This record gives sequence, structure tokens and C-alpha cells, in this order.
Amino acid sequence: MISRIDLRGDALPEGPALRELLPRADFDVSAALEKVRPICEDVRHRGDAALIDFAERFDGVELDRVRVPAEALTRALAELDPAVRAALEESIRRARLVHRAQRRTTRTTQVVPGGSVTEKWVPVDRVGLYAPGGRSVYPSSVIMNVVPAQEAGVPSIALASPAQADFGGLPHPTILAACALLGVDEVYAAGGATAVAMFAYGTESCPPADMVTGPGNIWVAAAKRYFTGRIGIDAEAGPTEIAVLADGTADPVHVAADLISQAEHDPLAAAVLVTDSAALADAVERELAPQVEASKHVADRIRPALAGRQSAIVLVDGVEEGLRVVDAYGAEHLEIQTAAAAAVADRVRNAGAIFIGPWAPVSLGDYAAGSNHVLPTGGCACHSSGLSVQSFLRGIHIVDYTRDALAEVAHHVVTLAEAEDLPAHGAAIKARFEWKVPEGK
Ligand code: HSO
Ligand code: ZN
Repeated sequence: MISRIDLRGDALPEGPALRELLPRADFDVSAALEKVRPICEDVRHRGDAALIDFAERFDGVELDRVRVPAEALTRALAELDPAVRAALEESIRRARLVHRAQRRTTRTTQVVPGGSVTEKWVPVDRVGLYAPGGRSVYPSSVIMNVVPAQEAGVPSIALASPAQADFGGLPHPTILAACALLGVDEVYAAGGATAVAMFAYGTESCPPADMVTGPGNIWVAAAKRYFTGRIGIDAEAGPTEIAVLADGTADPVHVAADLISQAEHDPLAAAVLVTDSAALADAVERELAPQVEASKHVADRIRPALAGRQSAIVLVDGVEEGLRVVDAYGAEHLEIQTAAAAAVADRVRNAGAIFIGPWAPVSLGDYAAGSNHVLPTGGCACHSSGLSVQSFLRGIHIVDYTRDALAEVAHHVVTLAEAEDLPAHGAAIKARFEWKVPEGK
């Protein structure tokens, strides 16, 4: 069901070599890039007509327009199951609390008397959010993308999600209802790479966006890579990952359930248990079998995910070594199920999000902890963070110097300009002082 990697005994290799020993899914975005290029270019040249053709080809839906009418959003919200509505509202409330606290304030640093640098934070003007359809209809992801954009103050927010044949060519009604709850009224029926291209280039019905965020399959990731440089993106999200660092105090029933919870997303999803307890490893394996069999998505996702090369139980000599392993792995989600879990978690350097102890499973974070569930995958947690208010802001430095303050530093600027053989840079300073640079202090 799940393979074992035994790293006990010998000293662990350093960072990159250690990473080589750990499991990871193949997710070759560059190979998909060539396939999405013609699709993106078709959207560029033919706009809405291309989107309508692709909806027919990929989603089996005949659309007469891509913009979702306002009545469809209102109707979806009216028809939403009240329990789902209440859960989405609570999820939004908690996410708002956390993301509101991420807002940045303008800060001025007085560098010298008369010389200051102010950093002001400005939201991007327009973002396009993508919500997948098909196997992954996640209104929770709509929340996780929209809330930080709104809290950042983004003035124009649009969302795209694939047309669904079962729902009259509209995106899934729960996605529409989530948009309505969040106050997002600009929604398009467009899927995968075509949606990213729609936002990047703009079409007759959809103005171009400055940034595209949101999860998706390899085609969405490839389209994001194709447009990098032209628009901002959040990340090229890969298959979801859970790593659990556990010792003998962990409950194997919980650990098994949590591993399965993320394996449920995708046959390429990764579930990795890192433990110094062979007894726990055995107990988790014993627990996995019945829990997997009792799960809904057992054959198409969970079993292949757990049996895949991206999942494993990794045995280590102690929690100390376990920390080195999880740092080398850089999991999207990392649970710490050890004694003194908070203190252990405090020492982790690389993870998208960390879940401490027995009462903070990843599922809580997926829906209702208040944290964001759009997190770096594929080891990108070593250099990147999850989606946040910050993702939608640009920091602009405003430089304000008086004549005296410039005069004081002028000789240093001229010296550095000469050192870099850029005399015109120095001349721009000298010109302000009748070609004579004042003496430095
Ligand atoms: N675990 C996924 C997000 C998600 N889970 C959506 C349930 N719905 C990636 O963080
Ligand atoms: Zn999940």
C-alpha cells in the first residue's frame, strides 16, 4: 500500500542529497508548455470565439457567451444547501480575520535629516482567479483566493471556472454561490489554460488582468508559466502533499486518516509519514488498510496516491533527524504529531503550513482554520510562501530628499557611479550643484 524508506543508522546526508532520497511526484510542467502554447495563442487572436470553441472541445458544452449572467449567481446562492452556506460563511469569516491582520501599513524611514524613504503598499488593479471544475470543484479554494485579494484592496476581481455540461454550461453552482457570498460578480465560464489566457490577453468580454491566481492541473500550471513575465502569478501549483512528523506518542488512527485526507485529492497526491517509531509506522500501516477501503475515492485516487512513488513512510533515528528530513522535503502541509509538538514545530524552517498536535489536522486548514490553503508544493516551500494579502500587493518606495540631504551624500553617489563606469549617473547629481559636488563630511 505504501513504501518504506529506512534512513536509520547512518548519518543523514546534507540538504540536496537528503532531498534526493525522499519521494516526490513527477510533475513536468515544461513538457506541458508546448501543448498549451497554441491554445493560449488562439485565445489571443480569436478571443471569446476561441474560448467558446475550447469549451465545446474540452468540456463538451456549447456556450453562447462566456460571461456568467448575474441571475445565475443569485440563483445559485438561493439554491445553495443552507448547511453548506453556513459552513462557507464561517470559513470566510475566519479567513477574513487572519488575512485582515496581514495588511501592510505605509512606513516612512528617516534615513538622514531631510532624507526619507517611504514604502507604500498598493494592490494590483485587477486579478483573475481560477477555480477548477471536474474532479476538483472546491468552493473553499474560491474563498482562499478571493479573501486575500479583497483584504489587499484589489479593486477588480474576476473568477473563471470551467463550463459544466451538467449545469447548463455554467460553472458548478457551488462555485457560483461562493462567488455570490463573497461579492464577486464578474464570473466567466472558462477552463484550464484557456481561462489563464483569457485573463492574460483579455478578450471582447473579459478585460485583461494583471495577475492570475488559483489552483489547477498541469495545464493551468503550464499556462501560468507561459505568461510569467507578462502577468503576475501565485505559483505553479502541483499535486497536494501532506507530511506528518510523528513519534510514538501519535495516534495511528489520526495519522492514517490525515494521510488519506490529502491522498483523496489526486492519484499524484503525496502522503509522507516521517517517524522514529517503527511501532507507529506498523500501526499506521495497519490502520491505513481499512480506512482506505472505507473511503469513497479509493480506487481512482487514494490507493494510487499512497502506492505512488511520491508517498512513503520514512523511518529515522529520532525527532531531530525527522526535522532534518521534513526540512529537506519542504512539504506543502506539515503536521507535527510528537511530544512537545509546538516546540518541535517552532524549529521547522521549510513548510507551506504547519499543523500542531492532535487537534489541528490539515482538513481543518483546508476549510476553516482561518489559514490559507493555497500553499507551495513540490518543495517550493523552501523559497516561497502560500497565498496571502502580500501576494496581491506591490511595495513602492517613495524617495524624498532635500537639497541639503542630497548634498551630504552626493560625493558617495558620484564615486560609485565612477566605480561602475557610469559617469552620466554622477553627472545627474553634479548638475544640481552647478557641476561642483559639495565636499563630503
Ligand atoms: N488541500 C488542498 C485544498 C483543498 N482541500 C480544497 C479541500 N478542498 C490544497 O491545499
Ligand atoms: Zn485538501
